Amino acid sequence: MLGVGMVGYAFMGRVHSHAWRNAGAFFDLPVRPRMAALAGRSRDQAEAAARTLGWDSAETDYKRLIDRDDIHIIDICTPGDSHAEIAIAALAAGKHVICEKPLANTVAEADAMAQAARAAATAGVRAMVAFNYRRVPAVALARQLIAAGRIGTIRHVRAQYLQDWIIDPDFPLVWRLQKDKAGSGALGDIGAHIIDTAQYLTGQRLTGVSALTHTFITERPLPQTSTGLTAQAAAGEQPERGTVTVDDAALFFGRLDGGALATFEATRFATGRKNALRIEINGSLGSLAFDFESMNDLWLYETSQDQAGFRRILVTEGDHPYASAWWPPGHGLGYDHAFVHEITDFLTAVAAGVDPSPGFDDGAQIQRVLAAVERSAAHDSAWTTP
Ligand code: SOE
Repeated sequence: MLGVGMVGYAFMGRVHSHAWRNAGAFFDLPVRPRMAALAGRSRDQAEAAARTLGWDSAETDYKRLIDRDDIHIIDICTPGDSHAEIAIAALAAGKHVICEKPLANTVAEADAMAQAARAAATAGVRAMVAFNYRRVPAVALARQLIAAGRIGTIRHVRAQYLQDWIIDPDFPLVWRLQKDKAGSGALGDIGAHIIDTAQYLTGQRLTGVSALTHTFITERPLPQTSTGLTAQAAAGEQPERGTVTVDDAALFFGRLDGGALATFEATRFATGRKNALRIEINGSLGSLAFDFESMNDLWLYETSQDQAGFRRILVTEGDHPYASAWWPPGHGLGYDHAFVHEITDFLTAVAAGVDPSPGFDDGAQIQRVLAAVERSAAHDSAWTTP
């Protein structure tokens, strides 16, 4: 039994709690987690969240989680500005760490975390970044098909992550819109996911990028309450407003080290698109396409079968990744399932004494890509007027 201490209990904390609770009910885990304690700043709120989400106790300081002998794993579900401090302290104390993405707010922090993880690994302590979309069965199946050579040599990656939860100019200035808390905007929050997905699927890494970012709404009312992707502004006709300090949208393209060209679009202004993580990969022998809004489907085109066009694979068969643990074929999965898979894979690696994937080095590499996107956008480096 490994005791888990989770820091934060909002959107990510809720979905991680669900995963800690359910992983052992559906997967044959080599070691069982115990949901020992959750930490949050307000005692009342942390205790209420612990009760609701199924944790045995609550603490008001993450350091208390690290000090406790019955806690062996620290799960970091806080905004990016506290990831480095918590992860480095936890690893130094010999606790395994799973940390939400992006790994940090800056490359310096991410490098320090990766360095701490390497040092801890020599003592058998493990660290993982929570890029959950890798664990969607259709994405994992796409990875298997590409690795088996089914679509041949990869030429193009076309990745988008489209949301619209802040199109209303009066949507409040939540932490995800503040650089000091979140590091960046759509870029780090959802762009990081498509960078990871593109690199994971192709097995190739970005060697350089050229980018354009934009903030459409530069001032917003201050929030009175907020959690996850919802918020209420302070009451009154003219609530106080503050400055948005992150990008609303980030577009970039780059080269992958295996020779593929890749384009990326991360935006919270794609009106009507709620959580459309889409990726299409074109190879010499075929293509694969995925859209999270239909997350149980994977679309495959093979030149050898060209009369058939793109073929829909309903990724719910027993021999598809993760699927046999769940429901009969056709009884699809949802957003939360990928987190159950993530916790299962993390615990499996910890029990086997191997580094989970993606590790902090992978997270730091993605942080470098995010920083390169920001540098390129700041200098309009590829901008040429007609
Ligand atoms: C967490 O993985 C996350 O990136 C959130 O931070 C986003 O806001 C969400 O929409 C997708 O998932």
